[in-house]
Amino acid sequence: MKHILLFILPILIIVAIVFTIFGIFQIRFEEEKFMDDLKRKAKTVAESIELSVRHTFIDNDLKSANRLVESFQKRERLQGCAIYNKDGQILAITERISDWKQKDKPYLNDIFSAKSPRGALEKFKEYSVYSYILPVLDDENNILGLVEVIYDTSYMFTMLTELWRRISIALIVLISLITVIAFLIQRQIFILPIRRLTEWFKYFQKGDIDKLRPFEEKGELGKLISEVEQVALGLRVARKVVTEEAYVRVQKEEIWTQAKLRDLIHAKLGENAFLVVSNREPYMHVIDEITGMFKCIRPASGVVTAIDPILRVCGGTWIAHGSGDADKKFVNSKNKLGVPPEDNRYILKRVWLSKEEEEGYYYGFSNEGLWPLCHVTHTRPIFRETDWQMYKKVNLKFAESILEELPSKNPFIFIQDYHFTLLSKMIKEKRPDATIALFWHIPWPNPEVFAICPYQQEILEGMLACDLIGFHVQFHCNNFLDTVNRLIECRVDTEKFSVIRLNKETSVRTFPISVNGYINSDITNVQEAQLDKIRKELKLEDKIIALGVDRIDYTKGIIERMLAIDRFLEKYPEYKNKFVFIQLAAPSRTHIKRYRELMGEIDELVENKNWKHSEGSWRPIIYLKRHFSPEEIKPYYKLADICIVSSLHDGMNLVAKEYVSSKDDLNGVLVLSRFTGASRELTDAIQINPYSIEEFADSIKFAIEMPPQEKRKRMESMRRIVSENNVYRWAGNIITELTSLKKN
Ligand code: ADQ
Repeated sequence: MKHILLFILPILIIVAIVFTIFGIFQIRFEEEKFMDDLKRKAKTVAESIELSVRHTFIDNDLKSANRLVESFQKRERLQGCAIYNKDGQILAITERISDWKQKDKPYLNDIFSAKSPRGALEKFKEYSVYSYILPVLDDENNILGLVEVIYDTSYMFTMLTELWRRISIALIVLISLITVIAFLIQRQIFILPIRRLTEWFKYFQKGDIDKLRPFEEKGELGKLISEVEQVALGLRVARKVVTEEAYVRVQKEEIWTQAKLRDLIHAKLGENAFLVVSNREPYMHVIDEITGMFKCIRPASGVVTAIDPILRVCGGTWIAHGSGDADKKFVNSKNKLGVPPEDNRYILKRVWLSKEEEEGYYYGFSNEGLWPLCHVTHTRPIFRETDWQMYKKVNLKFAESILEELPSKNPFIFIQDYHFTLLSKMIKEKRPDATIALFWHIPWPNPEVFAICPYQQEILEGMLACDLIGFHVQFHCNNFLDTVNRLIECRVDTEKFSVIRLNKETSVRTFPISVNGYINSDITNVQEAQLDKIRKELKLEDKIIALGVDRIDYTKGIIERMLAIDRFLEKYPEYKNKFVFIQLAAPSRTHIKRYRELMGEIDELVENKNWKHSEGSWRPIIYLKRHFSPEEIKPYYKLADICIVSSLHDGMNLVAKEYVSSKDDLNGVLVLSRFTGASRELTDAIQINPYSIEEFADSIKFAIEMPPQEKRKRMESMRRIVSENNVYRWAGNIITELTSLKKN
């Protein structure tokens, strides 16, 4: 509309100016014509009575003068007539304009001296008149008196006003016509073709290009459309070729690589878009607290670590909460941007949440309710009705945002985690043709534990709208099947590992998540200079280095780790001054009281234990509490002789796998909690019960003293597992499973 106005407005202004000028000239012309006419008439009347008046003066006959002026009584527009003597006094005047006598008439002297007639517009009281005064002369050319003829001019103004009115109406009609015609022309020439082109693009985006016929358009727009068609055709052909080639390659390759996953996705999904949904976004724009500049960070999140490499390989769209304080500055009009920012590989669509929504849905229901419920680490889950309502509202908000992105047929949606248990049902209500998988990144508890959730029914029903639900380990799958079996009406098929509810079947499978494996990873690519710098800064020369890398979360067993180190140094004091434990800790969910308390507890513990064991400048614990980029973490993995993962309960734990991936020199030992999903695969790690501080402390000693040969053997075996069961295999297996479930 704004553009149409911009186009029409100058035309309208020109038309209005031209019309106004024309109107002014027309009025002037009419006015002059009218005045001429009036003058002529007045002159004729005055001259017609001049002779009679002359006799009146000569005979001094006042009566006939009065008769004469009254004879004008009935004449239309002619108001009347006045006869003046040679002193300028009125001798007789038409009754109806008798007031005229009172008017001051300075111009009479000029007429007497010039002896020539005068016609002019005059105003007096309510009168607006034309007065024509004719001097009456005798034979010797002496003035006998004057005759004045007075015409009413008010009707002239009425007539001119009427003329203005008509001109204005004509102008309005003209402007309206021009606007409508310009709008119709605009619409026909520009808007409709562009709208059709946009529609066509949308269909093309959604993969439905074959349905629509290209449309005929000539001129410049036609050329543009033709170019777009060529690009579309090229892309369509390229996609088909890629899909077919991909089929062939997928069959040949054994090890899962980026290329194999890309081929699989092309082969299985073809032209269908791949949509990933998670709460945490993979790239977050924030304002640097120190420099005040914008920067883009990759959040400390296992989900991000796992999914980002997959989308980098296969493209697609990732929909997530835009939680960075500068996020809004970096999106386009549809809240999207290409990521990674320096090398756009896929689209990130940010969904905005209000403070109340974030508080209720994320901090409240998801992280004070479901997170402790599923982790069973003795932190009591809190379920508030208000949080639940916000959780539902935000799930709906995400569902709407996803629905906007869905292609017209066969969409594949991959939902991440416990934040979106209701999403699948909401999407399926609008798009039953969508194939949806949900991956549950955290543990699933047993039915007794899950049964304390007041909203269990809705959550389970929401989840069972998915076609596929994935867990890291079989134990969590079993727990889930037990839970649905006990808590809602459904049938569990233990042969097929699926749940049937209201004729809808949901497959439940194990997909152990992983990292991108050292074959494709640049995790081993660390400069020696970087290592030296850290060694110097933290005084690590000649020290045995143990490492912990975590989000600060009570499930990660950071407290237990500190206690175990304390016990280790108590029990084996010969390691004082020789051993250093570095903890990289990213503050997380700090808005929640329990997390703030935990940060305080860790700070205090580090302080106490360092004070207790310190000798000279040596401190056993180096606590680096901040967010690190993946590039910053890499050298620490390289430096670490031991990596300690002591989660009290963890779906998988990717830190363990990242450490193994980075140890290409095979010189490292992993101490791993047996309550992590990773412990099922990484059986060559030193497995610990983090609650047993004594055993934990001994395990640290065991790790330090492990013979090099043994270390190499164990690390080699774990690296083979991580390399084979990498994140591309994880994604490949899920996509293969998902596409095999697709009904149409
Ligand atoms: P998380 O609980 O986030 O993930 P995890 O698997 O350990 O846990 O992944 C953490 C990621 O954050 C790792 O990639 C790590 O490098 C990174 N990270 C840790 N500390 C950091 C720091 N100080 N700065 C920056 N980055 C840091 C959830 C589940 C896990 C599951 C994953 C994936 O809780 O059990 O393994 O999802 O499914």
